[in-house]
Amino acid sequence: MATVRLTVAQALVKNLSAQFVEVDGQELPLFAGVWAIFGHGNVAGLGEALHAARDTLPTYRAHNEQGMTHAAIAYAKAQGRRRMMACTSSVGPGAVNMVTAAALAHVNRLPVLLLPGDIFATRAPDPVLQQVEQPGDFTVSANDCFRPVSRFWDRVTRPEQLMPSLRRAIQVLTDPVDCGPVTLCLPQDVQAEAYDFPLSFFAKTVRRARRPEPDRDELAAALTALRGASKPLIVAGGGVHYSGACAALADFAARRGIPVAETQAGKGALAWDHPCNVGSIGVTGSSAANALAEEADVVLAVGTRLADFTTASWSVFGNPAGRLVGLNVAAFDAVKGDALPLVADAARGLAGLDVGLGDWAAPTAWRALAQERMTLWNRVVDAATADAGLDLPTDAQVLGAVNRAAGEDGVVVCAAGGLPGELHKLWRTARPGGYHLEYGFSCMGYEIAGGLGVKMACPDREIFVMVGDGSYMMMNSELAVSVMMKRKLVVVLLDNRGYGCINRLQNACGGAPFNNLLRDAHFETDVLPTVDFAAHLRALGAVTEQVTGVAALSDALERAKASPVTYAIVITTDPLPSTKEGGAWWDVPVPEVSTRPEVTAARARYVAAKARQRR
Ligand SMILES: Cc1ncc(C[n+]2csc(CCOP(=O)(O)OP(=O)(O)O)c2C)c(N)n1
Ligand SMILES: [Mg+2]
Repeated sequence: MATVRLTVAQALVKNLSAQFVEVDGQELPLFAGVWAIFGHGNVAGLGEALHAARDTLPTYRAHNEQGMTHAAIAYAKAQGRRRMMACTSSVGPGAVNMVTAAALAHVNRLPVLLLPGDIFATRAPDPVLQQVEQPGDFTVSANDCFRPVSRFWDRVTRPEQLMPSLRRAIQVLTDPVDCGPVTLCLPQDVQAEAYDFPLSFFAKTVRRARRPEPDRDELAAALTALRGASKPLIVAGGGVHYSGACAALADFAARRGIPVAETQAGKGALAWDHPCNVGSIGVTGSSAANALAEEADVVLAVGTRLADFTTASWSVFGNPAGRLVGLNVAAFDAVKGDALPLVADAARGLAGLDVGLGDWAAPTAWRALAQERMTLWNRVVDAATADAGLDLPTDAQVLGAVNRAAGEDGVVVCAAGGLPGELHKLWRTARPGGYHLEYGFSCMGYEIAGGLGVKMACPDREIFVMVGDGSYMMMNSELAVSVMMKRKLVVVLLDNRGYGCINRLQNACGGAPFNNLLRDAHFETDVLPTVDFAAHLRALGAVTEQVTGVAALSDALERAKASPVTYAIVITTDPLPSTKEGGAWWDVPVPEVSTRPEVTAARARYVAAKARQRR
């Protein structure tokens, strides 16, 4: 057997460099690069190997391990999970800084290869700097924190373990069902250890996405349900995008006359003005989609996790005789809500349904009702997003200006705060990929680092990162990387002086204004200090302006678009208003007893709403 003597780190890098994927008939490297922050746990081993391979597998330097992992995850999402990145950290703090991002990737079913350094396999110098010592179990290290947030986890304690471990890692990362974060922990001594690896371990491998066909009996049952429907509704989730099924779904819905509602991950599957698009569904949905979901007798859920924001905590599908059909590549998701499962790739499942449905189409009255409701909803969107000439505009008015500036090709990136709800309701997406919301984990601090990853995946599209002051404060450092790497972002920072959406939620639950807006938090200065966001953004390297009002914002956005480099606009907004129209209940338990009458009243509203929840 032909072998080559390499260190474990060198073999790992060589194997990653040999992985390719076929995307639209083109062979491309599966791994677009490696994000790295070095320390003693990875600089000598993996660092040396990455340096040698830097021409084929580029290494990028970041400022925060969580941030760089957000960028890697956003890259994979924007690539429709077909291409991805790896992230390496030192042992200890660098490693556990990636745990939150691993959870984010896990919830969103997005691939990322995490390569944290680990404590010595030999245990010779124990405890090494930053080692968490567990007196009762010497096999435990800080990296065990990754176990519950990884789809596959392993620790390579001997060189030959790398081979089966990496094979499984790549399989999980490229599997449509298992897809998610993979953690391979690399003890720092093992990284540097040499072994005679078989040459076959480094043979070029080209992967293609697996597309499972529907099962015959499941397809027959789903067809029976659909043919019997007089009020069908499709809910499109992220799986529609990952399966590359957006055009097929748009065509299927148009020919069958089925209204389509979109989840956060699914938004943009259909153009906003497609005749079947009835807007978003659920807690942050359009009045059109939610009213249709109330009446629908068959809901075909395609590629969705059916999270509580989609199902309005299982209160939105109101028809007692209604039936869910779950078209999903994962059986785990396909049966949620007691759905009739149709386990298949979204595109293949839709194709199967299309053939089986013959000339069946939804009754014209149902289609007409959907379009009527959507006409009304479009008026709501127009009104909410129009410039009202306020010095302290709403989030909706700001997003209207950004949406107009973004045009058909721009991509909006967001994750947490009040913006995701407003964007879900109001943003108009012209084509797939134009709406990038991380709303599985809704992780504050994803926005800027995520925007960087999206820009790396879509260099020809203008990226509009919309971020609240709270999210910005939590993590902003990768902005400097976007400047350094010339990956241009347009950042719109909405400063409403605090956690506006949680303040509104607190209020809705009867709570006193407390610890959310800065003015309601503990401070000991005579006057509440303000943060000079424009100065901060400028210090990180962005061209920056501060504007007042939406008209000035629109002008600034034109300058931002013309800029070749990262450009940030800060605008002060009103923390109190949000779009009242549309939306649905969200299950947030209110205290059963309280001395506050507002809480008692909110509790009564909660109990009444809870009674409508499906069990
Ligand atoms: C890491 C993290 N911590 C806490 C939360 C809970 N949370 C959701 S939104 C939010 C406030 C966000 O504030 P900001 O970015 O200013 O947006 P705003 O609510 O003002 O629109 C908080 C604390 C979260 N989603 N993520
Ligand atoms: Mg805020």
